[in-house]
Amino acid sequence: MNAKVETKAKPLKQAMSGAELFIEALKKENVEVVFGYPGGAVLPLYDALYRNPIRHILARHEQAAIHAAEGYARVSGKPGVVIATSGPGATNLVTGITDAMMDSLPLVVFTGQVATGVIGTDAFQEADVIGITMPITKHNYQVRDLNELPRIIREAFHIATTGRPGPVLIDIPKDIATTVTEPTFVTDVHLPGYQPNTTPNVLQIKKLAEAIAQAEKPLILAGAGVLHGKAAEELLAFAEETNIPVVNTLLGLGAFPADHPLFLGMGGMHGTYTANMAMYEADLLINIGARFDDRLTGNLQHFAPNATVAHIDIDPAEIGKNVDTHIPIVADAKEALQKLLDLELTAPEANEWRLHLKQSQKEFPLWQSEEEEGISPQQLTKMIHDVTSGEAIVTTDVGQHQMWTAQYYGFSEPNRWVTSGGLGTMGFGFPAAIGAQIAHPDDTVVAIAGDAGFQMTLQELGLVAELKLPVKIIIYNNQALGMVRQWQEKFYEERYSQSLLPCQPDFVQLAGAYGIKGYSVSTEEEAEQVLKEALTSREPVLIDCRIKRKEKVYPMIAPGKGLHEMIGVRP
Ligand SMILES: Cc1ncc(C[n+]2csc(CCOP(=O)(O)OP(=O)(O)O)c2C)c(N)n1
Ligand SMILES: [Mg+2]
Repeated sequence: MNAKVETKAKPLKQAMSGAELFIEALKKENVEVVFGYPGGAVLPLYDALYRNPIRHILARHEQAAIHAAEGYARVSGKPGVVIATSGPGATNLVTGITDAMMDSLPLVVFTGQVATGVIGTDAFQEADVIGITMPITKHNYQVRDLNELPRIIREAFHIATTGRPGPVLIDIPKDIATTVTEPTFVTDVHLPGYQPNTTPNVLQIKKLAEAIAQAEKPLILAGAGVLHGKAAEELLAFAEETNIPVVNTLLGLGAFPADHPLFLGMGGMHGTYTANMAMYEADLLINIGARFDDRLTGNLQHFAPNATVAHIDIDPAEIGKNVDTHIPIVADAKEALQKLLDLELTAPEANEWRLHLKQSQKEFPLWQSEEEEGISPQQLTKMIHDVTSGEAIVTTDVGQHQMWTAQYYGFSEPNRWVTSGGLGTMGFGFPAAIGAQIAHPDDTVVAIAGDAGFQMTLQELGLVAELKLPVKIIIYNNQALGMVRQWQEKFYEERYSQSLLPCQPDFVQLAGAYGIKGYSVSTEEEAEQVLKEALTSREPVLIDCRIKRKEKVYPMIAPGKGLHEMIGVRP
């Protein structure tokens, strides 16, 4: 009898250039879309893209390409992929990389580099991208040997999307992209020094359960970690089971339904009075995936002074960084909440506390001034909410309009809210809306922009027009760097140094120049009518809304003050 000889066929290796390998590796990572801008050092990569197309979105500026990738990542949960050329292409990405780092957004950023032989010689369009981005990336690589590229790309996607998400950069010298090799693609990642812990310590979970049972004034603070951990459902179940009120951070909005009876609103500098007083008075503060940013805490001396602090965070570096923590739990938000829900939790006796907070919400609601002609930005935000049934994806720039949107839109679903929180990047909102619309082509995406911030990235009207993306741009036009003006009015005796913008383009004509329909509205009646028409259309639209020029964002914790010292609180 002849023994059957099993021959294991070796996978056929195929010779390919670095650029082709790059495309193959992206395909293996299931990348559907990349945002970028070509140039000399990435010509080989773009040539490979031409021959082997993955969808490429050509922004009009690299900063917009990366903000679009951030918007895409924020609403889709998938990593945003960016390509830029060496030198100025790469340095134009710096703001976006920093923004993604601050707000924990998963990005994989490819930059071209001058050829290996001339690195360090001040070659044409050479910039030390590794040096520049070292502190603003979760990790960065410069490829020196083409055979390393498959491993590096696999690791980059792994690092960007696991643990606390963040941006990872890969710098590819031009000659590496043109060298030919027979690559071995890898699927496993071997990174002994990078092992993010997702599973909570059981004893700590029990400790938290005990603290919950004993608390009289318990409070949940839910941050963006709940969204990144896809834990909104578990958060709702946890809050309802324990009947504990919830405060959201700016970036955590949407992690808990805004219309829920346990919701106290956003905390922090422009949070609600009740949310901030709840943090001030709480005896147990359960932070889930928030980083105790200074805009949230106010003066740390007065932050949750009476509370036992529990902090669930996937990033151990966040625990105890700003606020002393009694129950540290290093874990993924979803896993930690599931473990808590697995226990038979004893809900705290906190009736009095809840009643007190309800009373406070009634007594100190958000309010707006009745002075001045023009559209009330707060009413405008509510109108946008109503016309979109509260279901739009909403992006903002940075400033007053951002805070009004956070206060008044009322997000009830996760991942519909896209804003630049940590870095506070003007120019973010419009390109981020483009990325969000690309991720969700059928959804209504509204970019709420300041008249100043919009002018930082408005060149992307060209991209919107080209792709016929139905993004709705709503400019809250107060002819000012409104938030700067507000601080100058309050804290610099009305010396409006460089914060007024009397000379503006005609935004409607500007949109028209790109073939985009524009409207200008100056009364609430006009605004309502136009919103109804424009927000339901399947076309890009720009609406220039003339809002009250002097309206301010209230209430507010002034710089250096504590949670309990809010100004602009009105019964
Ligand atoms: C890139 C950048 N530069 C400067 C600032 C400082 N800054 C914060 S808000 C603001 C004013 C923004 O004006 P606008 O976009 O019209 O929004 P508004 O506050 O009027 O709603 C400025 C200049 C910033 N956040 N980002
Ligand atoms: Mg403005």
